[in-house]
Amino acid sequence: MDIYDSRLSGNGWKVRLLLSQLGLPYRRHILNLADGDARKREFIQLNPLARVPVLVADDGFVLTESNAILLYLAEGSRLLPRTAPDRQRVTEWLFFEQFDHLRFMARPRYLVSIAKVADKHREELDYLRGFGTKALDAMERRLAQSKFIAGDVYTIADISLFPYTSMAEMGGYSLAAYPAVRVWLAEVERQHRFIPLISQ
Ligand SMILES: N[C@@H](CCC(=O)N[C@@H](CS)C(=O)NCC(=O)O)C(=O)O
Repeated sequence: MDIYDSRLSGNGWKVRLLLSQLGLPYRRHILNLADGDARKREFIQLNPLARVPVLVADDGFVLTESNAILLYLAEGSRLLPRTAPDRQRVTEWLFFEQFDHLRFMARPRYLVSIAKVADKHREELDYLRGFGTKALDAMERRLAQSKFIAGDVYTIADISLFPYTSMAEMGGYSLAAYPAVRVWLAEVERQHRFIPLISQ
């Protein structure tokens, strides 16, 4: 299969982390988002929203949205429970990641540490961090009760939430007040075939 992502994409990292842990081979295509690669016509045909990651399966099936890709790839594996209520608990946190977490972690990281334009975006950063702090609070409460985000076993919900939580401090968050989140981050890094963001 083919995976389109960018060098620093946390969303792409989710997909590559899962592929590594499932031991599945793939071809990686690294887009340079700053150069506008995602807006080129060939790529827009794969994803009209001009965003990575995109998966193209061997039979030509195209899938966008990191969590949809995680669900597709993990089907039938130990990383996605087959039955209720465990499966629903995983999907609950995947939706949380998209609505309550991703943007509030990813955008501050971009503004502060990648584009380095924090000074010009003070108001936006305050706004984003208000929501991001609520997301971290919710994760802390959950992880104080269970080893992994969806329960006692490691699943794609952990893979989905790991990248941008682990990079939260790049966006100006402090994880000092989140001990259970820090223990969980270390636990995810100990999982078999874990890969860092930049792994090749
Ligand atoms: N909801 C999408 C978000 C994907 C997304 O925001 N991707 C970013 C990179 S992490 C992107 O491609 N941005 C396009 C750009 O910056 O031009 C997902 O989970 O896959």
